[in-house]
Amino acid sequence: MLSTHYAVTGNVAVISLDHPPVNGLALAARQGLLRDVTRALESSEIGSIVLTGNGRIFSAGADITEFGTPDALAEPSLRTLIEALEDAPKPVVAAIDGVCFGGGLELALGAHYRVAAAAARIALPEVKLGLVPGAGGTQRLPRVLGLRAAADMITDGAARTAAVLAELPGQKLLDLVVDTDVESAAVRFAESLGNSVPLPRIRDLTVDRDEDLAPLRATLAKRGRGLRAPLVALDLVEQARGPFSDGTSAERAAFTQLVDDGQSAGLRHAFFAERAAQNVPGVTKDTTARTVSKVAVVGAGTMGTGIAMNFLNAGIPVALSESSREALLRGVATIRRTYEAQVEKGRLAYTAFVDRMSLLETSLEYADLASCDLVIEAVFEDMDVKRAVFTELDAVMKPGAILASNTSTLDIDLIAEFTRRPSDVVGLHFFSPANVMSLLEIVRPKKVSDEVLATALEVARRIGKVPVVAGVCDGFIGNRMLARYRRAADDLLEAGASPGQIDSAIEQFGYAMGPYRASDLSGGDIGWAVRKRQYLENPDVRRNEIADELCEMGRFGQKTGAGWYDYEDGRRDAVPSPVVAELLASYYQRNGIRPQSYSAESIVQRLVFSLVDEGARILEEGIALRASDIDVVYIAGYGFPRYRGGPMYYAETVGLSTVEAALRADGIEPAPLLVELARDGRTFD
Ligand code: T1G
Repeated sequence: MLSTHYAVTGNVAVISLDHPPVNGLALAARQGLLRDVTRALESSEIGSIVLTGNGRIFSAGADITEFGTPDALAEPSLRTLIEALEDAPKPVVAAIDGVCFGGGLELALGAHYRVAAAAARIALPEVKLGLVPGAGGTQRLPRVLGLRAAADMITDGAARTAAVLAELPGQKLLDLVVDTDVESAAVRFAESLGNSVPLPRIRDLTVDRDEDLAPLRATLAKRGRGLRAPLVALDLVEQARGPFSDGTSAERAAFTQLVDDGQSAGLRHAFFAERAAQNVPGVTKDTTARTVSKVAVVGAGTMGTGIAMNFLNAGIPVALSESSREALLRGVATIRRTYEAQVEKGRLAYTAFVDRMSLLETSLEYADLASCDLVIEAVFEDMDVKRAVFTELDAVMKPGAILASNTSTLDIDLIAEFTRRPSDVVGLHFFSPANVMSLLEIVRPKKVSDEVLATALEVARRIGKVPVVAGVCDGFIGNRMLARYRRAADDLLEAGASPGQIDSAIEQFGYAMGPYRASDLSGGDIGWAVRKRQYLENPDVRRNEIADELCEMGRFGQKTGAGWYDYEDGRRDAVPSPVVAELLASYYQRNGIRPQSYSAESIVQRLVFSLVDEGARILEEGIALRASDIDVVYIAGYGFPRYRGGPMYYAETVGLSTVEAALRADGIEPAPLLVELARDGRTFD
């Protein structure tokens, strides 16, 4: 069954893509399209063609699941299809609605005209998969949008609405943008064309004004952190200045090279891993999520206000609650200031700012929260405080309301027992800044109902978070592995490596920031407070002498102008510190340590393999449902380079036996699961 529908309105053939779930341009879809276009061209009753999707989606582009299979290369290829449209002797109008991404947009660029719904989202997101557009996009888009606008769109891969693109000066991408039904608008547009010839073909256009792309190249080189596709894409856009056929040949060669590149494989793994993470045992298509139309947030500190903004941004009313008026006013001011800054930078429309603030209520009384469908507690990380809050909430919240804790370390099973409704209690662990970081760990207490879990997953999708379900243990998935990662770094520090060597090694690997620069950013005093509490609770726990000494000197990081690094004149550049070098030297001398030197590779191995080993333990304990969930946590919440696929995927590309051997060489007994899989030559999932 080929995935297109053919209908006729007057003398217009309307060809609709219908290839669930997202009108991916798999072979069946391409065959159906070519069959129907040929049929329309051969019919004497047909004067023009409208190409459309099925309403929600025009097309998400190439079918990624086809990559690496014979179908991906089978004719008709996408290029063949696009040329068939462009060379058609009858007008072809693309009617763009919903999502028009990647090969879907390239298909639409083969049409002679494009009519779009104002809200349609249009993108060439290939770089997010480590690719470049492979069916003419790098050559056609600059010809209708101009070099710079096309380069921005192709190198960031982000979606723009048709309304925004239609405003670009001199754009020839969209011939008509409507707020009405786009298919009928396109049919009327096609009928109005009559026999207008010659039909406009984008490949006959030239780039009408030269623009300097050097600043964009500099930005990409600085931010890329090793990802190759954006710079390759930029080179191809530069070639759009020249002959079309040269550009498309270069594009084909670049695409073929990148699709076999490990970076694309890692990015495709990450793409599917994020979707797989939403498959949770007990939660099926028949599990009814509860309606969440109003949310309460208890605690208006950094986390509480960040959490609240997620919901305001999604148009969901929020009741923000605090124990004192001063704290509440501070929280509201934080939210207001955050939005005002976004308006000033042109990243938020003023009307959106007003709308969002109008959805925010404040309260000093728990009773005011009773009508909310979900309440998220974001108060001080202390079990006595949680007990007090959840006892109060349990007393006031309406039946069926979901009680969530944002705790990052405390036992959510215990917190659920503070209420008479443990099946309605769940952990929603946001990551700071909560309105920015995409990861949401949904922590699954023993007694939580499948319905509440389904609701948590639905809420995550609505607020644009990447959800991962975690079992209950100290640190859940992310922070538990982070503790191992930090311990591995501190072990290297105590044996002779400097903060700068460790940070630059892992940043070369692709992390945005190494552990010591990150600690200086967030503040070393936070970890110090946790360690001091741990030393009190467990005098035998291993101390972190160097970090403690640094904090005793008041060197908390950027907030104090000095930490692991010096920060001159309040600037954020981390400068290696002679004070820290001296502190390390006296530590080595005091402990009779002959400082060892470490290669960047050995530093990366030590840090990353510590993550993998802890991830294997988390997997065998059932805290994570699958290894790819752990990858999602580390990419979305901890800055692991996405093009390496996440720690568990990366370990498989290196080879689990290599990981095992390296751990043993560092004196670490690897997780039993890791040993077993390495022995059997198997992978995690
Ligand atoms: N191919 C195959 N499956 C896809 C897919 C794709 N392009 N896009 C989504 N899916 C699956 C996804 O795995 C999930 O499956 C289901 O569809 C719903 O997805 C030649 C070479 C379109 C905005 O990168 O951005 O074109 O989990 O949960 O939130 O130059 O999917 O249900 O089994 O994300 O409504 C370029 C990627 C391809 C688009 C919809 N295109 N997709 O979001 O649903 S390369 C992309 C998305 C290319 C050309 C090149 C989003 C979406 P399952 P979902 P959604």
